[in-house]
Amino acid sequence: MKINVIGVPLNLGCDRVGVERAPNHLRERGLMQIIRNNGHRAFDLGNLYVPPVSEADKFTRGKGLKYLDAIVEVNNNLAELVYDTLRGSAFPLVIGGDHSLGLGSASGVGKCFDDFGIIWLDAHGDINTSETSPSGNIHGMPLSALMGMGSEELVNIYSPGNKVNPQNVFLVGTRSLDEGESDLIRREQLSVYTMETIRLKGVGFVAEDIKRKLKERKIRNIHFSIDVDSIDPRFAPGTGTRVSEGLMPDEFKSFVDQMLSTNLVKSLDLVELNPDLDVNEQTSSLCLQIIDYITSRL
Ligand code: DIR
Ligand code: MN
Ligand code: MN
Ligand code: MN
Repeated sequence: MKINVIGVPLNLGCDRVGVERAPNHLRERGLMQIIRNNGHRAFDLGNLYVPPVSEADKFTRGKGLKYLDAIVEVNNNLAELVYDTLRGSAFPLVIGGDHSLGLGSASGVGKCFDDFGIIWLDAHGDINTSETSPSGNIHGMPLSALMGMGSEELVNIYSPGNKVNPQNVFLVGTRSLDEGESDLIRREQLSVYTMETIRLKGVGFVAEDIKRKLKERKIRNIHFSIDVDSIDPRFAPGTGTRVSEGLMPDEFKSFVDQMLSTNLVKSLDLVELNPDLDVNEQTSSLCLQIIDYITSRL
């Protein structure tokens, strides 16, 4: 199939340098060839423009939302590019950058498919709002904004209002939640598959349960957003917010395989690889393996 690779060299959402280098780093290590070797027509659409900011811009707008204006700008452009890609019957493969880019990619998907689901594979919930966030980092907030919660600047990116029904959202690999995030999960009765659940019941059970709910809810399209910190930091140390007790690489692959086998996955993000924090290229090598694995199944 046709795959459009979109680089998003964004670090403003995690407020830490290094993660913006990931798209070019993976390109330099053969990203496009890996995709083409799996039989796809792959196009590199380059990196999105990220406006320059200064430390002084950090809190100029929106209390508790660092670098709000620049992040909104990048995500608005990303949404349009993802939308155009889907309209052209191509698969958007979005390479981050920090996870605030999930705002743009899922918004683009939402414009194309009005009834879609999101699978959010991550150590974190990413469902803080400016009110509950302990850090003010927007990469901890995209999923709540996509569900219509939090500050209106984030909720109204690309198009007014919420982009996804909370019923159609699935969090997997979760093991670090802030208090406000746990409250929101209870209030909205979100489908959350924590690492505790995965250890207890296995990744196969979780995948089957999600597939059952996808059928029940008649979800025909999935946006798959993958944060590399879902993987155990012993195997993926090159990321900004490591949390121990994560997925083993083979559990990760097995879960990804099960989701792709539904044939409902229409777009994918791979985010939060930070080459500056990597150890012997371990995490970037794993990311390339993951991309090889994913594109061999598309
Ligand atoms: C923390 C860390 N929950 C926050 N979040 C994330 O700042 O909101 N790290 N997403 O990847
Ligand atoms: Mn095609
Ligand atoms: Mn994340
Ligand atoms: Mn995370």
